[in-house]
Amino acid sequence: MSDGIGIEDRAGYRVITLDRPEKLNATTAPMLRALRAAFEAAACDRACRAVLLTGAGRGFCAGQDLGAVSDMSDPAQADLGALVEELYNPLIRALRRHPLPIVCAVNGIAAGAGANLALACDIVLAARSASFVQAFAKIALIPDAGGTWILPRLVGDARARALALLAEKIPAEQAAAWGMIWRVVEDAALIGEAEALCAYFATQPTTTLGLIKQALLASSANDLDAQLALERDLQRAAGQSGDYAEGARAFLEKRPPRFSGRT
Ligand code: T3D
Repeated sequence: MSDGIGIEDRAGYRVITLDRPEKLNATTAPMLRALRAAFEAAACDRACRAVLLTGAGRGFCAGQDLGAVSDMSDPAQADLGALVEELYNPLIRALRRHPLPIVCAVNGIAAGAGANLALACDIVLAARSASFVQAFAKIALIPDAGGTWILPRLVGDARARALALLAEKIPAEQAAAWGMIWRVVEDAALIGEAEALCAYFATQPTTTLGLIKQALLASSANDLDAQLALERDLQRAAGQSGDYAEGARAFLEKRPPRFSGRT
C-alpha cells in the first residue's frame, strides 16, 4: 500500500484498490497523485493489458476527503478550481484516454468525485448493495471530476439534472436500469466477475481496444464526417496489426485467436 492506494499485479492485468476504508476511501491529494501515477504506469507496462479499479472495505469512494481541504475558515481564500485542475482533471483525462480497458468494481457507496471516478472507467460493475450519489449540491459544490460531461451522456439530460440538483442516492440497480453502469452483480460475486473480465481482456487485441476507446471518446465532439474520417484512420491502423491478421486467420481456421496484444 502507498498513499492510500494498493497495487497488485495479476496475470495480464493490474488491480488498483482505493485503500482508506475507515473514510470510505475518500480521496486526498497524495492518493489522487498516486492513482494517476498508477494508471500511467499501467499504460506503459506491456505485460499489463487491463486495469481493475475497486475500493477496500464497505465503500468504493466517498469523493474528496472534506477534512483534507485546507482552509475552511475563509472560503474567499479557497481555490477549489486549482485543486480540481491539479488533481481531478488530469486523472479523469488519463482514464478516458487510457489505452487499456479499465474495469471498475463499485463495491459500495460511490459519492461525489468518487461516483464520477467510477463513471470515467470503461466498464462499471456494481455490487447489488452499492449506490451512487452526486453528493456535491449537498455541500454547495457542483459535480466535478467530469460529472457534468459524462452524466448527460450516460443517462440523458432529464436524469442528469435531477441527479445533480437533488443529490439523491440511487441504488446500483437503478443506475444499471438507467444505463449509467454496465451491470449489477451479487455482492459476493463482484470481485470475481471483475477479475474474470480483466482476465478476458488480457487475452484480447489490446492495441485495437485502445483504438476503440479513442474513437468513442472523439465521437462526443465530432460530427458524422469527422467521425467517419477518424474511423477510417483508426481502422487502417487496426488492419495493419498482427492481431487483425491473427483474428482473421483464426476465424477462417475455425479456432480461437491467440492475440499478442500490443502489435
Ligand atoms: O476539494 C473540494 O472539495 C473540491 C472537490 C470536490 C469533489 C467531491 O467529491 S465533493 C463531494 C465530497 N463527498 C461528499 O460530500 C460525501 C460525504 N459523505 C457522505 O455523504 C456519507 O459519508 C456517505 C453517503 C458517502 C456514506 O454515508 P454512511 O452513513 O454510509 O457513512 P458515514 O458514517 O457517513 O462515513 C463513514 C466515515 O467516513 C465517517 O468517518 P467517522 O465519523 O467514522 O470517523 C465519515 O466522516 C467518513 N467520510 C465519509 N465521506 C467522507 C468522509 N470523511 C471525509 N470526507 C468525506 N468525503
